[in-house]
Amino acid sequence: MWNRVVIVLDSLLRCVKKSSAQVLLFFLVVWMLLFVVVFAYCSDTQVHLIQKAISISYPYTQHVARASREVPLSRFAERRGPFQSRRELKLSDSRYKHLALRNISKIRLERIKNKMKTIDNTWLLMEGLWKGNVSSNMLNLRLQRVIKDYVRVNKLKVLYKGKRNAGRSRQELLCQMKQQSWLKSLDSSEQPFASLGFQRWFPSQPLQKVYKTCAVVSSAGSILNSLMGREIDSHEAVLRFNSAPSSGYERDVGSKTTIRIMNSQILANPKYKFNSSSIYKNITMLAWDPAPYNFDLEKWYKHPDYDLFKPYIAHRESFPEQPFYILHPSFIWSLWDFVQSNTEENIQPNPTSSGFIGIAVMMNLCEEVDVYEYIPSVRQSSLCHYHENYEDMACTFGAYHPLIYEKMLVKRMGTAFEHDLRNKGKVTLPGFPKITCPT
Ligand code: NCC
Repeated sequence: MWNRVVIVLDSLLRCVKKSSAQVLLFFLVVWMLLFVVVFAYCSDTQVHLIQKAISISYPYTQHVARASREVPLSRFAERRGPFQSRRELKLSDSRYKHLALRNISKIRLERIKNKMKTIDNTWLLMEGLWKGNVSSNMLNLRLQRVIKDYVRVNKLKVLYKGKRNAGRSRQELLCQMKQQSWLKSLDSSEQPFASLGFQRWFPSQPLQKVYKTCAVVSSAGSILNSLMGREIDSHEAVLRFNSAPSSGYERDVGSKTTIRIMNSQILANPKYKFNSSSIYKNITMLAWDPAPYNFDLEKWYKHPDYDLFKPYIAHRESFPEQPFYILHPSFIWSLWDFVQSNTEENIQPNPTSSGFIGIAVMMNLCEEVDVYEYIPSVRQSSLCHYHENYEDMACTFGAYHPLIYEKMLVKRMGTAFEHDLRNKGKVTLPGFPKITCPT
């Protein structure tokens, strides 16, 4: 009997041992499986995070990211089954992570380089302008793209058939400008203005007074802290642009205004208070609007860029004594032709800026013209205007207007002491009355 009990107990004990060993084995297997699954999941998440980090980068750096992402990631994806060989998974994964991490630091580096590039670009452009030699390659990628788009769209149907010669001397440039850019404003001898009775509104006398010394004051933000006010006011005539005020900024831009050039937005958009603001009173005013390149006046009159004709008539009726002219599109486009004919690259097919138009007007009317902060000084920043808190490099280097090319030519036609150019942003041009050219 005792023997029997011992045998039963022994078999019972074996059975318990076996089942606990089985339970133990079962838990061990489950634990290993869990470990493999968790490990695979974590590795994958990390790869995805790294991938994400790479894809949030500048287009320039995307090549680096894409190249490294495509090869190892697709290989990794192929191998992603429920239970891959752990060795294989670990190897490819860690190699991928290593590559990806290396790319992240590459991306950081590229970002820093890109930032530096924008800063360097500005200096490169300024150096180029100070030397009278610039190209659109010096602009940042955004502005380069904008220029290409304007050239592609060519809204004003510019068809330039003239020659291009980027190598004209200073004297040749001055003579070319004098010959082809005589100041011209609309008069009632042309249609549709003749039949619309514009002789009532156009001034009877053309603009022809000659001033001895003139100042052109750009609206650039970088004129702030220039302390040029007194020097600017010492000129016989001072020209300003659009809605740029002098009140409150006298120390830097002066207080005298003789002529104001305004694009059609100023007349058409009520926000500029063209009818009521004192900045448009007791001065000579010139307005312009981008007409088609063939300056079909009838078409332009019906569809100006901004309707300047109605406010012009209203203003002439209210203030008939105030000299107020509309610049002829042929004058505006003669300036564009001048810039394109002296530039090898395709410049924006849009009129030159009010700045260049104003300089040309003053060269017609003055013996000598000092231009302030049109060519940027060392104070250059992204601040667009001295009177507005708005930043955009395009204001200085151009998006719609071919500003870098105009500025380059002004530098090449002008004279400037190195110090005045860099520190005052000042260039001096001879007026047409003082330019003698071979006949
Ligand atoms: O900015 P804007 O010009 O009024 O400036 C007058 C002239 O100063 C020179 N400038 C300005 C800013 C800067 N940072 N650097 C510069 O050299 C330029 O020569 C510029 O022509 C224009 O030419 O008429 C322009 O007008 C403005 C805008 O219509 C007016 O300021 C009214 O708001 C244009 N801006 C927009 O249309 C948004 C600008 O492109 C050109």
